[in-house]
Amino acid sequence: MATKHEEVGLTKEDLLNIYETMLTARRVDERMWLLNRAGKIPFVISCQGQEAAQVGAAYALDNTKDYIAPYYRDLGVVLHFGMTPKELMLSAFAKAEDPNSGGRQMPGHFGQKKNRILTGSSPVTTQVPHAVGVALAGKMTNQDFITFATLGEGSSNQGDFHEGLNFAGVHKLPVITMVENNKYAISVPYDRQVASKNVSDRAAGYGMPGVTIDGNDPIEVYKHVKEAADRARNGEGPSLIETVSERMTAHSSDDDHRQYRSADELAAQKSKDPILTFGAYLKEHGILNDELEKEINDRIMDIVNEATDYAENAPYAEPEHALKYVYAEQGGDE
Ligand SMILES: Cc1ncc(C[n+]2csc(CCOP(=O)(O)OP(=O)(O)O)c2C)c(N)n1
Ligand SMILES: [Mg+2]
Repeated sequence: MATKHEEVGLTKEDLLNIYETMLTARRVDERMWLLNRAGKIPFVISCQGQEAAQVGAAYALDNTKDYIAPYYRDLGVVLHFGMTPKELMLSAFAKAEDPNSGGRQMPGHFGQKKNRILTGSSPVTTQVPHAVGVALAGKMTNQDFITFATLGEGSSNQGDFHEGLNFAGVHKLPVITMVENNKYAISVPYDRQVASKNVSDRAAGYGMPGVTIDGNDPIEVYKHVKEAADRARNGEGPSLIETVSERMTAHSSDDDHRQYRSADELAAQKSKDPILTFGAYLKEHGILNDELEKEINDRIMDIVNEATDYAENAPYAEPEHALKYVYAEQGGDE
């Protein structure tokens, strides 16, 4: 009998690539918390608990031509699209070489032209109409790409979500919107945010398919995003995908979730940690063993250490650069 990953066309090599990107996201994120608590970086907003959804989805896209409009937790998505741990650390330290904004924006505001990562704004969900607009541009100019936007479930109550999905549905645009439902919007639990059972129920109102899936399983997420991507590439229009997973940290480094989540709830979610459950799946199928796990982890830790040292020692932007990219430069080349 075919295994789950074979059924969706993923090889052992694919699974190890997915695992390595998930683990890289986790290790970068953990390092950022240490740096924050040591007073070295001002702010962290975490991917922890959502790596399977992020990397499973990104792996189903074409990272050589598709456009992505990620949200602040998407370390796993941007890593698969080519942003490096060093670049993520440069952003965390707000250094001049930060590719996202040269240290101007907070971490998590991803944007990198060469990897087709659309720059993000602080108001949540603005990325949805941006991704829809880029999909429209691609369709009008007959270009061969699709777009992918992510957001949190709380953010699906923002007007931009509804306007973006409605427009995408009406014009049958090649865009996938993925809601990473982690059951909280800061301190507000799901049942105080959304009246319908699932966020994906909203897809029907915009004339597109909607599914709610297990966000702790990267193979399941890959399968659904791949199907949505195939439909989008075939001119069959947009899709809404809701992944359900856990937020394994506080909302951000400025929050303490013990104020609004019980100790039991926090302890219970540990068993759903996708790094552990996917690692166990790989071991069960003879794809990973303790030795290889250590080798991958050691390799990642070397990269994280090097990225940290590089970013910590990198220069800040010159004060004069504050207005760069705000006004056109004289004889401007931008
Ligand atoms: C328009 C807008 N309103 C409020 C905020 C403040 N804010 C930032 S993140 C956040 C919670 C979003 O929750 P959710 O969409 O579930 O994403 P999560 O952080 O849980 O991944 C809020 C209210 C904002 N950035 N933009
Ligand atoms: Mg949320």
